[in-house]
Amino acid sequence: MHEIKFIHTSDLHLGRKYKYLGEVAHKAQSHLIDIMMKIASIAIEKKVDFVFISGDLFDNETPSSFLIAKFMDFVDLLSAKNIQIVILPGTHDSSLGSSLYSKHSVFTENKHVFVFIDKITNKFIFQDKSIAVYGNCYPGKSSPILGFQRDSSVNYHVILAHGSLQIEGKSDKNDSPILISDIDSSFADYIALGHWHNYYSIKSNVPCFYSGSPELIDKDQINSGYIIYGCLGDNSKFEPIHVGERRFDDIKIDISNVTKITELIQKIKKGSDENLIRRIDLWGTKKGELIGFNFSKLKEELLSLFYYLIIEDHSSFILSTNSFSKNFSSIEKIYYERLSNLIKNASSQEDKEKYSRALEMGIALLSGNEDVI
Ligand SMILES: [Mn+2]
Repeated sequence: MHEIKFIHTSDLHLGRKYKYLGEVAHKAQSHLIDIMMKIASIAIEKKVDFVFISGDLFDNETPSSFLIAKFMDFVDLLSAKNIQIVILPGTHDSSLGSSLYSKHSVFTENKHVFVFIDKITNKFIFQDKSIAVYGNCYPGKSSPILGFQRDSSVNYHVILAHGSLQIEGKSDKNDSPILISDIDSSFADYIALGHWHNYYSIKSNVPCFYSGSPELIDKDQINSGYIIYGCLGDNSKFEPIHVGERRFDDIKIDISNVTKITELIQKIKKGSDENLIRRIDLWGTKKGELIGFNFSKLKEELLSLFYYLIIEDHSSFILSTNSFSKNFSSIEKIYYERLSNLIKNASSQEDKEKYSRALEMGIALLSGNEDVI
């Protein structure tokens, strides 16, 4: 039997705002375009017949003209090699209402681009390749892999679906639910899933995968950065290819055991690299040099070692009555009493945090620590 080769991707989220990446958000946004182009190069190198996109190609329904133009470049590269692109809208780039997919000619008039744009169109038949590609663009509460009429005029059947595999206690029943039993009994030769941002291979006799996002989208992703290369035929095979570059890690530091800034810096730096987004969560009670220390200044100093660094200070600052009576000068004592009163009587959590920070910084300054500001 003739072979069909394809790339399966989903959840590129082009145009993602990346708010948590502060000043590098823009860089991360344009990096997604590089990843899309990298996918095109791999598709061309592997000489595939199709690129399947299982939802959330765009992060929102109003992508900029710049992004649309970049997507047109992607299409041009692939169509020059006669590669067909089949797109299923997802939850972020839904095809309901005034869909972006009905607005731009790259989706409506390009003969290499096929979009499941409405509830009526749920299959595309490619007679020359003997394959049917199925997709339900807005399944809502019903399964996105059911309700298709198998086309018996072709050899191969691929379903694109954007939804949640149902795992007890983990998935939302109303979020386009996909049951393992429905996958097992599907007529498809391959089911290309989207919606989850991590790569996931489903255990079934029917090949079924979440490709996950080809690049890191959210902070908590541990297994993203893949696309899937598939080959249907006598020797069908499906393999993930790693294309993403960014990683994320989360480090909790109990500050109670750290008294020196240099010691803290060593802990934050450990294993850093330019593709790593690291979130530092400081907790415990501050002591020594760390009282009143300016962490945003520290972040700026260490930023160049990472793709991005987030330092969240959840640690507390406690003055024992003991140290208070023994070591405090009269000015420190007055300052401490006034701020303590403000904290006690604060009308909102925001004010309380503000006064606590002021108390900490003030005490540090009055004790001669000039690193505070
Ligand atoms: Mn998504």
